Amino acid sequence: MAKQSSAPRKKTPVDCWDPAETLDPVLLRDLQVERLHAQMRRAQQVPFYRKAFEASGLKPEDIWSPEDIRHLPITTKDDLRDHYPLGFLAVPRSEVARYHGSSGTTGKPTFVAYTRNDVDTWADLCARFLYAGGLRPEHTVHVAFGYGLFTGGFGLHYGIEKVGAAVVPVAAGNTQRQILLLQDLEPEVLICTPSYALNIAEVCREEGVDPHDLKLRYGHFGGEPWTEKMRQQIEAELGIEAFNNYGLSEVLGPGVSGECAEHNGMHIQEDHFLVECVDPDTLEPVTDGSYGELIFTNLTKEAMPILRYRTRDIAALETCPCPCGRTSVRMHRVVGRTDDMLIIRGANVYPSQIEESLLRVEGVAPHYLIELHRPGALDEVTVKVEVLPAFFSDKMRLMQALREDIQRRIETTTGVRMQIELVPPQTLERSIGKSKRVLDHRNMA
Ligand code: DLL
Repeated sequence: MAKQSSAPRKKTPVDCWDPAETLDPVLLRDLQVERLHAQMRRAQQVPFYRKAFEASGLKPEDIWSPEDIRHLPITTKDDLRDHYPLGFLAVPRSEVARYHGSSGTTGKPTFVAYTRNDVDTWADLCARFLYAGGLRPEHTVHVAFGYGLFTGGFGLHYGIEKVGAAVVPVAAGNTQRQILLLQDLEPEVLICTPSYALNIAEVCREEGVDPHDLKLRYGHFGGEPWTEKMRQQIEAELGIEAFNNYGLSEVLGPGVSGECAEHNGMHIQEDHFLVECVDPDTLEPVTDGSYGELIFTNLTKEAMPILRYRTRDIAALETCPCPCGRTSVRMHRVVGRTDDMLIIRGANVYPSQIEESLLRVEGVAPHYLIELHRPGALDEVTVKVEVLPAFFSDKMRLMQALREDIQRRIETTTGVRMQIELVPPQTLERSIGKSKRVLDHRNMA
């Protein structure tokens, strides 16, 4: 039987998956308000929101514009934990088609639920950014995201099927085998975390495979922060065009936003999400183009209608038109999270600033680990940096110059002087999913 996507693609003047991506901004606002009313009605089924609406006397009719969202209650990860496991469910269990969850760094996971419609919408939203990033029905896609409670594997999988392409659901891990499949099934598209893409490129070379000999043309990467410099490295190492996509399980999973071929920010699927960018301390909106914490409201999710979810992700919004013709607001790449911002001797530092600085230095591999200690009253930071094999040397003078170069660049960007420890090639742990870049030993005191 011929491959078929579950819905035929509608023709649009702009080459995109869904005409909704080019909606006139006035019509978009009307649609958002209409959908927000419906979402508030669904949220009434959740005791947490019902109580908040009763306390404030707020009704759907009081919402006139997307900006009125600010009258609605905020939801945090702690609220989800406090109502573990399924206190935010707005439909009977019999209507749930899928559960996912995030592992969480402490204790229990948080669960999210989807109705059949939710799963279908999710697939469609993933199809949008995949199509924007070059995916076509004739392609084969290698998915190296974990399949399981993590939303990465399944979300992307159904998006690819929606477009009508073929999926190789390899899942994460066993990198040698991944390379065999990349060689033998000749996929044009690779999907995983950006750190795992680099890991794959590295293992390819170790196995004597030149990644440029693979048939890969595009990569869709997300699930963790990465820098522009890292994109350049992935593109150079794998000989592909790399696209960024963003999402989080609490509001959907992947499919919240993704890049088009202009690579000038990720288009937020605004007909399904209302986005706010706020000062994390005051929760007041920041000006356009300024960095702040993103808050998302999913406008169409039936099973768990989460309102105003505080993501902790720091990014900026861009409203100027994109040459691609899509009309939605775009988000810059995430520069960090309010909870991974390191306060080092009073200065605010994001791991991404350190990554950006050290990847500018020739001879440095994109593998590093930031370790924080507080032996006395003062914080001490050591950045372990892996040196590329061709640059690793037993000549003290060369290594000292490299170390000083890295130290100077990081200090210029962050204002903090950090100890740099150069480590031999292949010594830092590689990630197969989301990478861990920071070890904060200060909390253990
Ligand atoms: O990571 C969903 C996802 C899977 C997105 C695959 C894209 C691709 P969670 O496990 O709930 O969901 O983690 C969400 O990951 O709040 C961000 O901090 C981070 N994150 C996700 N995508 C990006 C990205 C998935 N492109 C958390 N850039 C989010 C930076 C990202 N951070």
